[in-house]
Amino acid sequence: MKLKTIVLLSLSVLSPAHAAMNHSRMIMDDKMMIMNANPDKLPQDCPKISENVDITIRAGHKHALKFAGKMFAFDQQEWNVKPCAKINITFINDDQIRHQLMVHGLPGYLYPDGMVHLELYGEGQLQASFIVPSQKKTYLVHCELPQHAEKGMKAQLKVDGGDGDLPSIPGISAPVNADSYSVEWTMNTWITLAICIVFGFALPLVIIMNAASAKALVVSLWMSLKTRWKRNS
Ligand SMILES: [Cu+2]
Repeated sequence: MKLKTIVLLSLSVLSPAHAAMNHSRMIMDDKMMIMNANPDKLPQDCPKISENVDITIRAGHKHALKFAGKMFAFDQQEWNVKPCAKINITFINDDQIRHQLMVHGLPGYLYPDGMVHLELYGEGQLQASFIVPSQKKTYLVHCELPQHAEKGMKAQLKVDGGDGDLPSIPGISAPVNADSYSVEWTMNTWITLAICIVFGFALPLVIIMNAASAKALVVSLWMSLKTRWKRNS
């Protein structure tokens, strides 16, 4: 066996795929990833940490049920913290699919690409902390997987009350592009509508208006059945 193969095999035994990798700004294993967590470095404008805030954020399909037309959501859509707060997030994924919790707009000198990124590849839980600057600002929080934010997994983090609401936050602000549920008026649509009107409105109305005769008909049928049953038994 060649030396290179032996070395590679040895490394695969010593470093199994599920072992967590810890790069300078990223921790990941086969279940999760955390990028740019910052539990101790103060933003330039913060002399000290103002408060420690523990926030549990759940993600999943069931949290979107309260929003018409949405598929995914966090269990809350807004959080408020003081300037220079240290936020300790417990992120729980209630689904069997990947979800992310990304906070955008943070200062680049502390958070590369201005973001903190927590991700779970399926059901599970992880924790990470970061410290916000003193600026009065609203930060975007979302899942960046295709169509997850568009389908409802979007929220906002306000520092010092924030500087306004972001668009398209379910239950908080109006969507930029509202969902459209237009109806195509084909022959089948008209037939379906007619059936719904007959069985949902017209027929019950006729029965109610003729309640006395309907009752007599039912009683007569019942008596007839009863008589036949007695004869046969
Ligand atoms: Cu997601």
